[in-house]
Amino acid sequence: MRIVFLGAPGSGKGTQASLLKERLGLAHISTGDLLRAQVAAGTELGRAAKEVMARGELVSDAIVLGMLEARMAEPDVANGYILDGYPRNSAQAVALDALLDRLGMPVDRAVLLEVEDEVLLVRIAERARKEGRADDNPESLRTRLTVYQEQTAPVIEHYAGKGNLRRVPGIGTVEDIHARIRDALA
Ligand code: B4P
Repeated sequence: MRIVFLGAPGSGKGTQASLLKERLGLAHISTGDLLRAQVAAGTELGRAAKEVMARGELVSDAIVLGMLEARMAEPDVANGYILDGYPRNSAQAVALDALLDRLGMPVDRAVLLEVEDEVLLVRIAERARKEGRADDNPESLRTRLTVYQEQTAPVIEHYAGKGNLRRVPGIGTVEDIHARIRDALA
C-alpha cells in the first residue's frame, strides 16, 4: 500500500503514520523528521533549513525533493510507504507524481485528516510544553496555518481529481482515528 497523508500542522499525520507503519510494515517517510535530523546533525542542508522551519515557512522545494529522492531509493520503500508532510504545495505534488512514475510506485490513497483550527492550537501548545520544538510557538504556528491554507490546501484537490482522496475526521482518540483510517484504506 502506498499512502500520502494530508492535514494541517497538528492534525495527527505523524502520530497516525507511525501507528500505520507499525501495524502494516510500511516505510514512514516524514519530510519534517528528515529535515529535523539534518538540523540536528548540523549538515549544510540542516543549516539552510533551520531558520526557515523555526519561522514556520516551507523549506525550498529543491532541497526537500532532493532529500525525498534519496530516501525513496532505500530498500524498505519497496514494501510500500506512507508519505507524511509531502507534498505541501502544488509544485511538490507535480514533482512527486513525476518521481513516483519514474520509480513505478504511484500513490494508492491520499488520506486527509480533518481537524478544526481550535483543536490544532491546543495540541500544538501541549506538544510545545512537552517537547519544546522550535516551531511550536504561537507566532510560527500562525504562519504554519496560513501556509497550510494558502499552499497545502490546493494539494487536496490534486488528489481529489485523481479519485483517490479519503477524508477522515481527525478528532477522537488515536486508536479511533486509526480505525477510521483503516476503513478508509480498505
Ligand atoms: P512537520 O514535521 O510535517 O510538522 P507538522 O505539520 O506540525 O505535523 P506533525 O506531524 O509534527 O504533527 P502531528 O499532526 O502528528 O513539518 C515541520 C516543518 O518542516 C514545516 O513547517 C516546514 O518548515 C518543514 N517541512 C516539512 N515538510 C516540508 C515540505 N514537504 N516542504 C517544505 N518544507 C517542509 O501531531 C501534532 C501533535 O498532536 C502531537 O503532539 C500529537 O501527540 C498530538 N496528537 C496527534 N493526534 C492526536 C489526537 N487524536 N488527540 C490529541 N492529540 C493528538
